[in-house]
Amino acid sequence: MELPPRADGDMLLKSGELTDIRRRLRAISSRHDLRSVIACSFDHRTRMLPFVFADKQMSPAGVRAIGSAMVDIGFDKTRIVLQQWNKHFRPSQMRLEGAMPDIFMVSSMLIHYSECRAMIQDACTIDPADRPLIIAGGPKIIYQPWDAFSTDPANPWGADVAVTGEEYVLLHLLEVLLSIRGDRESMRATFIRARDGGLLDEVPGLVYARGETDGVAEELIDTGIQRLVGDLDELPHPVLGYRLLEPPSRRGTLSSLAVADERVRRLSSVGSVVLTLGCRFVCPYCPIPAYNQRNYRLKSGERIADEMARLHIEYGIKYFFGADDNFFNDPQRTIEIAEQMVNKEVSGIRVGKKARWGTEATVFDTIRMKDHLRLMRKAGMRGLWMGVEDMTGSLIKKGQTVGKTIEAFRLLRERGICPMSMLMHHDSQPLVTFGRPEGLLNQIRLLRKAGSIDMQVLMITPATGAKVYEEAHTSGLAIESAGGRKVESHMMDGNYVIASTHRRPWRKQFNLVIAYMYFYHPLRFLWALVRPKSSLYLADCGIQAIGMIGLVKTIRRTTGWGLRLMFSKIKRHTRAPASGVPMRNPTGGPAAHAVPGTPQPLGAYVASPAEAPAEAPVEAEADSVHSA
Ligand code: B12
Ligand code: SF4
Repeated sequence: MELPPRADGDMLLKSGELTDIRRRLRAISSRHDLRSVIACSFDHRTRMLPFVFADKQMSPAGVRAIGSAMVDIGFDKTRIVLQQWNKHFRPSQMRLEGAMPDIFMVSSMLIHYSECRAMIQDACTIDPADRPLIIAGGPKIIYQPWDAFSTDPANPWGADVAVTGEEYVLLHLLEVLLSIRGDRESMRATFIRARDGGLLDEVPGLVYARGETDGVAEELIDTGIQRLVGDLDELPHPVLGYRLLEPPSRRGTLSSLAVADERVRRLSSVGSVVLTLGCRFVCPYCPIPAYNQRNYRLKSGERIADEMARLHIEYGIKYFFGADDNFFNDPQRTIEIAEQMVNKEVSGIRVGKKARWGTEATVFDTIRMKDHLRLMRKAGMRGLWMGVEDMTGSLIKKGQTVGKTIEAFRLLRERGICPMSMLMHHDSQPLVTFGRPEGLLNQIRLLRKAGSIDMQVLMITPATGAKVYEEAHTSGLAIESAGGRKVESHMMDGNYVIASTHRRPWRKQFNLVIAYMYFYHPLRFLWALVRPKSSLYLADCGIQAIGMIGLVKTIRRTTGWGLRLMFSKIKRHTRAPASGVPMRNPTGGPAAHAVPGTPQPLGAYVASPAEAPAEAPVEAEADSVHSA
């Protein structure tokens, strides 16, 4: 099920609302000496292709954005802990400036949820007198906030509140709490008073527990879908968040100091920055358009130039990745952004000359932008990851064909921008076809010949928040376990075949490995070195080397699953995951984030058929994805 939209005219915050709340909080923050820790959960079992470099060398933007917001409003006693660098971090052992933090926040993607849960559980072991306010957020929580709360009386734990939105929701929550906080009152005690007094119910984007039986919540209150910030220039500057990173270590505790500015670049050589958010396409397996409530949100080119320049000046970062869903979504706006980036000078730095960046876009939109790719290069663009999915369009049609894909790759190469491919393997795609381009290897060959330097091949997998998510579970497509091994959240990254009705699903699993072996291998590496096809040969060699390392990890991690699919009994889901605890909105109506199958509280309001949201028709066979 997609996230439902807010009413027309009420989806976006009013212009200036985020700027105002930041100013209001700054005015009161000096009265509260708050310490906070923001942990980014990371399951190390996900370390394999195609993200084996990016996952550690690009510190995630989400936790940095939350950290920047805290510093921006005056709470600079904040630390960001990346589990990718601090595998053994334990919230119960954290101390900041000698004291237990007032707030512990945890961010999670779906695939890192096991670690997120373990951290919340560990934080719940802290003595209640010292226990920080526990806030969960991030892409996992946005779609499945109920998973921040235990349903097992034998093992009760839970966040105090789940945030199903972005910076503004957190700031709104903090504003409510700080407005009633007593002298030296703990943030958790303030939270409980605010919650029980109904003060949180006017903050859209929260889910919190009410009532308790045997340590488990009786119901979850969902305050609704967040309002989104429309003008991304209103966001706090990302330069603030980089100052808060916990240095890598094997300890469970925190260091006395964050990573020094001059070390940031070595640890996080690629800086991810939000440029735009949203996409106008409606691929049924993708949650992105509904998350953005069909809005396309942008930063100005001037602001982007300022962010990149300041990140370069303060931390030496030179390479950036745009956290875009589809950067070429609106050609006119994209051109404006690029022109401003070319012209803007920040402290004597012209970003187009200094910064090197890449991002994601569709093949169709790349062709539409063909006359402006030179401008993109001038603005610093050096790589473009394209959601090719299946060149023949047999999985999804978003304007790509074999001819158009090859043309897009050629155009990019000619302009000095590395074309990168993102493919999706699916049940009806053979490994090889003769004389036709449908086969997976045929497409990889074509893309490589067209100059693709990087290659992602993921199996289509149900994505939470996508239109077809529920159907993928009720139709028997989604696998629950094979040979007794349950599909866990870390396996939902597209590297494992966990949704397939193919007669031999193990073939799909091994096809992924064969595809990578075909693309990343020593001969290609040597060939790229001795017979370079273009000036991009160094990037090509580097990516081949990383790819081969990643391939070894991929084989090691996924072969066992492939064998289970081959030899063991496969059990399938019959219903999609839902909350085990009843959910409702503050007035007793249906909860915005509840999915079909969620229990209703006793005496709950039931929508009449006329009020129930119309179910949109399902368009495609099923399932997952990244973006673009
Ligand atoms: C860049 C990107 C990547 C990069 C970089 C990741 C990194 N290390 O930075 C790469 C290419 C490596 C990548 C890989 C993958 N990605 Co990716 N990626 C993105 C993308 C396009 C941008 C992420 C980003 O930086 N966003 C900007 C930040 C600011 O937003 P944010 O992280 O959501 O954080 C905001 C809120 O969530 C919230 N928030 C976050 N944490 C917290 C915590 C608290 C306490 C609070 C209050 C709020 C809060 O506030 C933040 C500020 O607004 C997003 C889509 C998108 N536009 O967000 C997908 C996305 C994150 N990726 C996704 C997926 C599925 C993957 C992969 C599994 C690949 C795949 N199968 O598609 C892999 C996993 C890799 C791994 N091992 O972790 C999904 C996650 C879905 C989910 N429910 O978890 C997303 C959301 C795309 C989608 N389908 O909707 N990805
Ligand atoms: S998969 Fe890509 S093109 Fe399709 S809706 Fe999502 S972001 Fe847009």
